[in-house]
Amino acid sequence: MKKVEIDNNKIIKKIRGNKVMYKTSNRILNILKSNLDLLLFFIVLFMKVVEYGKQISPQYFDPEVFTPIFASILILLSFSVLFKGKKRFIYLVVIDIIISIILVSDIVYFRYSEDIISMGVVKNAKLLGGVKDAVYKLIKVQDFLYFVDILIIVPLMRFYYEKIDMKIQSLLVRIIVFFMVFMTGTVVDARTFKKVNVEQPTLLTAMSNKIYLTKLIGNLNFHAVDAYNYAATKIKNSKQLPESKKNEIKSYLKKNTTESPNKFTGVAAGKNLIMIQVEALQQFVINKQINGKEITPNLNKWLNKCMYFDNYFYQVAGGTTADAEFMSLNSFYPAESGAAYYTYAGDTFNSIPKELGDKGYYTAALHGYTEGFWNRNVMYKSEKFDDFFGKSSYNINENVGLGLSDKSFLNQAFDKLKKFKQPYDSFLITLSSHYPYNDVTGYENGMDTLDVGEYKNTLFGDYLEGIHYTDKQLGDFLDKLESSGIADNSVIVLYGDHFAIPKENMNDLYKFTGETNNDDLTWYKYQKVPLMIHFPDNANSGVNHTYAGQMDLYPTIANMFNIKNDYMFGKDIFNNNTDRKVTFRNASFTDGNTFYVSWTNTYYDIKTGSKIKETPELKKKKDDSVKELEYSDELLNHNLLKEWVK
Ligand code: GP9
Ligand code: MN
Repeated sequence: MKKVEIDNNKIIKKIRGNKVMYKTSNRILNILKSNLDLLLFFIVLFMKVVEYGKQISPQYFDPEVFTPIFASILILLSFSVLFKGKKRFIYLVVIDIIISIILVSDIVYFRYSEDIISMGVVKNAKLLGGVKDAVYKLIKVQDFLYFVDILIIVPLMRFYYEKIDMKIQSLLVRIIVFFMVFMTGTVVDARTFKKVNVEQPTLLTAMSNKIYLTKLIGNLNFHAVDAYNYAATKIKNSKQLPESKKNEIKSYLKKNTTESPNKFTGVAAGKNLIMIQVEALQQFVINKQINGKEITPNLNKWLNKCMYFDNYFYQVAGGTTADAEFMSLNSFYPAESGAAYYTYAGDTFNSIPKELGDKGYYTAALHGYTEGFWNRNVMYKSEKFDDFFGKSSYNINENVGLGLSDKSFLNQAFDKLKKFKQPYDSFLITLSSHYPYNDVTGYENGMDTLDVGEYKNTLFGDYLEGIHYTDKQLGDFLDKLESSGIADNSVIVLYGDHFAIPKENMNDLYKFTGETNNDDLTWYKYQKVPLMIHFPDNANSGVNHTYAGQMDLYPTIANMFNIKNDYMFGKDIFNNNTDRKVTFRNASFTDGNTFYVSWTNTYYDIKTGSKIKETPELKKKKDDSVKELEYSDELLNHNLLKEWVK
């Protein structure tokens, strides 16, 4: 019989190995046993937050969001290990209840506004009168399922704490464990935020699309970011502004808004105001053709009945469309970072609807997209619109681009407009011609197409087709205002909100226009949007070459409607004062003769296109631009109108 060599060492090793295995698995088992409560709460909370995500975007729910949800719950639960026994349980139950309340509140608010509750909404809750009444009708029985787990977990946990002898770790161990769990969650979360910040730089600060952001980072992370933004703004604003500074700003504005009357002073008093902000209407398409066909034939026709401003610049920053609204309605600069419509929604404003409302006007904002986008539902209250007809006010019978088609929106808006109590101030924002402009559904409904030739299926070509569609809808709308007689008793103001062609598609734009230069001055020349003002009987029609920007619209309207507002940074376009200039958020500016590009600290002579040296006059204009931006930021950060406006 073959002698079996017994290798004692091997056996000892094996036993030792098993012992270690046994010890380790025993230790893991003990850790699990004494942290079963954590595990249970983690699973329950994870399921709740995922369920919330599924409810707000059933068709767009992306499992990628599991990671940030996992991380956010890990961070929250990491604090529980600092507590012992009963205190830990109380912490876990309280967290569970708070999160459930937040989730149910967000679900109910989402049913009302297709948005998520932010600090701005909470802060302005008093403004959102309608929400309170709607809330009760919007709560559903299944919402209470978010709390059912508490009723099961509490008795279960009592039994657990009685039966399991929790190994109470020393404070040091608990602190180390807390730190490890907290850091794990933080690192994982930070990676998600970094990815979002790279893909959509302003989303975390401008909070333009809060629901979309929530889909990316999860509900708990959204509220953490929102709370951080809110606190950062509060801290920045907490330092009292010295009275001397306040008076400096006030007297600057007083001087800036003291303008002598002109031919247009009071010409529109008592008339309706119809402001139309057109999504991504960039000036280069006006009066242009492609393959023998006009891109915007309707606007080109209407230009001849309007005063058309062909040197009118958009001045938006991180808030894009919302910035265009903010400047046009308030003549304050956009926020230094993020979006004024989010950061300053709780401020006091002396906006156009507020001033016309004080004159007895009925004021309404109309837009076919979700009410909460760009925080409009909150901000329009602060701007004192009587009503905001958002997405829920329309029959969503046709979508082109982001949502309700311009055709359907403008038809339904017209039906509302003609019933408004006169005089009224109406503010319409279109939607279909929105980046990336590639939805040509509108053309399937029998609209004449545009042959964009070599640009077909490029962003540039899609834009031409998209704006061609919107031009048709605007033309029909303006024609109806005319044929119905509304135009006889109204001033119609139409302008683009911001650029359409981003810098990365500059080559197609320059190829189309035959542009040979490509310096900063040339690029800036294309950053214009059309501004058209239609007066009754087509009065004052013609082209106005004054260099102006969106900051100047309110002062221009104020002069025409006899609005006395001492707090505007822009200037009436009809007031041909010499010290007019267009200042951009990055402190670049133009005075119509010179263009200053801040990021290269370069001055250009607009006529010759050549770079020029800084003169004392130009240096003063540069310093004035920086000062104006600083004054606007201080006014908004410290909500100065709250003190100044009675
Ligand atoms: C959404 C629309 C688009 O309501 O105004 O805004 P934008 O993305 O252009 O800022
Ligand atoms: Mn826009």
